[in-house]
Amino acid sequence: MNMTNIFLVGAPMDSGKKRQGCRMGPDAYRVAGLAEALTELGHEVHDLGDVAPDVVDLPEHEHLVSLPDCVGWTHALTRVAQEAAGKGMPIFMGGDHALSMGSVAGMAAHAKAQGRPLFVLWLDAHSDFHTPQSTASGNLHGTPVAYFTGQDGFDDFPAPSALVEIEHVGMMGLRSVDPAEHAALADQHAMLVDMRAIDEHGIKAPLVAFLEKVRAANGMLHVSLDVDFLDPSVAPAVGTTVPGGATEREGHLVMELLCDSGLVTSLDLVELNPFLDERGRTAKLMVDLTASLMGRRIFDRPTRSF
Ligand code: 6HN
Ligand code: MN
Ligand code: MN
Ligand code: MN
Repeated sequence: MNMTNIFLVGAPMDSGKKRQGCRMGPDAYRVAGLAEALTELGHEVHDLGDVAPDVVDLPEHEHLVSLPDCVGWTHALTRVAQEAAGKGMPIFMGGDHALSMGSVAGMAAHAKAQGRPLFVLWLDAHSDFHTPQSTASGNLHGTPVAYFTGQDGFDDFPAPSALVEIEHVGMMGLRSVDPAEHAALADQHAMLVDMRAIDEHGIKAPLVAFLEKVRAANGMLHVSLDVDFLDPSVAPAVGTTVPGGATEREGHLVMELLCDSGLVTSLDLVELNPFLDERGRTAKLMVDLTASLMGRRIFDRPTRSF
């Protein structure tokens, strides 16, 4: 693929849920060689270091976990995402999934300034479509898709200057959707690809259909990769494991097809909790998946010896 100017943004956000450890994610990606892997593929890589949350004047909430911190992170990451997108392709090294409130809001603002729509591919066991009112856990990492598509109830958060249309969201890998999310998604038109659909049709067909929509609309594409998209047997370093996830090869195939499409303009790597990892294997797999997205191949053309 062509050389890309990649900007690594460390987002050691650990405020989106009670269990701690995701703050170690950015350094785990550095130790696992993310920048080196991308450089080796011919890209120009700039590590912008770690972002810190803005300080906001807001009291703690009785139900929502670390609400002031989450709001502060959303302010900071929206700004940094928009800046980085103006220079090249941002890769957000999380951090938990609440960081996507900021990364996607910033990318949506950037896309709007380009006069292009932003599409979001959400690779996750979960739909993360709670609102601050519907979440039973109080963990705001379960809410980013509702936030950036403009659902009600995010009054304490910055109002995004551009929203993502729900029709421009594709979710793949779903296998843990709470009743309130299920109800809220029922009358919306996101592309919902659960694990059964992947079992029945393979992972390529729904992805290609989504990418055709992005291309037809001249869209920009943000990919949000939650570690728990993958099966816990290959990616144990996450607090919200759900059995029955994507295999290692399904993960790579998604990334290889995304690379071939040439449509991806930004990426989140989220929910890695290095405290739960086994000798760095999950961090290493996330680096390898990112390398597949950015052009690493087993052979540089499809093999046809069958
Ligand atoms: N994630 N639906 C559950 C909750 O607590 O709201 C789990 C959320 C998981 C969040 O995937 O980033
Ligand atoms: Mn998630
Ligand atoms: Mn998840
Ligand atoms: Mn929930």
